[in-house]
Amino acid sequence: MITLGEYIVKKQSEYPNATGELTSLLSSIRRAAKVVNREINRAGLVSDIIGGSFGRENAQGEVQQKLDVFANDIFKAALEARGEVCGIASEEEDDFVVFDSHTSANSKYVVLMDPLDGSSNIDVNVSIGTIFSIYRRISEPGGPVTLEDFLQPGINQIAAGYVVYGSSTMLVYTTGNGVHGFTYDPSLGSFGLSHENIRIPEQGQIYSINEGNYIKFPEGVKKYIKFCQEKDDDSKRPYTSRYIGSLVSDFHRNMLKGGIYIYPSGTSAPNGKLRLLYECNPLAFLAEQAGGKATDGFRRIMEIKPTELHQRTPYFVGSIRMVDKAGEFMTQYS
Ligand code: AHM
Ligand code: MG
Repeated sequence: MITLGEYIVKKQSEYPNATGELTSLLSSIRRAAKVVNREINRAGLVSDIIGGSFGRENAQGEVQQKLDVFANDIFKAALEARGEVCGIASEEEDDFVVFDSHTSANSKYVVLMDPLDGSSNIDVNVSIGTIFSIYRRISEPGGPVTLEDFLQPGINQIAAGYVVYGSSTMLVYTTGNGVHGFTYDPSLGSFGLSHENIRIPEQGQIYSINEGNYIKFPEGVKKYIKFCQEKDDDSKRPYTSRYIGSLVSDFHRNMLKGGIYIYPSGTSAPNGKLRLLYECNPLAFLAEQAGGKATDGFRRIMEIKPTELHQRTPYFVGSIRMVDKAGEFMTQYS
């Protein structure tokens, strides 16, 4: 079986001008993912040490779990160690973080990440994930790293991916040439290529949304949910409802089986819950690379120009025909 490390090197050799920096950067992410995976697997055993709440809040006022903080520190350290990244922005940090070693300062990449997504699921042994997104910096390498380096639209992404810590741990990524998935073999300590060139079915039978918030949803979303529940033999409705409450896991399942994930605006959360830079853009890049689609109900997610690091956006992602259909309801009723 081809390992992730071998696959990345093989892909790099197809680009004669590649310098190897991106290859090395992806290796840092792979290594950090293994460490986080090990700690997640132990979370139940030593829950008082690494499970549970950390007793402080992150930039959005949410209680940080200990593993959130641990994962953030591990990914940050792994990315700083090799010097291919000049700075990172993370859901768990108030502001972007600049790496100031000589090699880091001269590097041309920034990484944006949600180090541990779905962390409310840690203590109950449900799948969680890491999401990452890589951009070439806008400012000159060697000069100061600026906020503008991080506030880039998703179409500028060089690479993106996620790790899902599930019944198996998988790392799935794209560098703009399809989406490739690797499954971790704990006995070997390596990720093996298991899902090359993943394609999202154009039409699926699964819809994923937190229906507990139904009364707060925009009219277009309410109507779309009813559409999913109505009987229609031609389109195989009613669809199945599946919601884990871990974005990475819900996205991963829908990508393999076909489906739509929606986190819409609500009356108390006008832009929904999910963050454009750490969650929506990377998964939008993966969705599009796999033949799917991601919007805010109206606009293509990856064309939104961010104005702040922790910006939120309504999110519709998954099978292209389902996202288009939901968009029709949004345009008609909202
Ligand atoms: P987090 O980054 O604080 O973990 O929040 C993001 C998570 C997603 O993984 C998940 O899809 C969503 O929040 C669930 O939210 P809700 O409980 O409101 O349905
Ligand atoms: Mg998150």
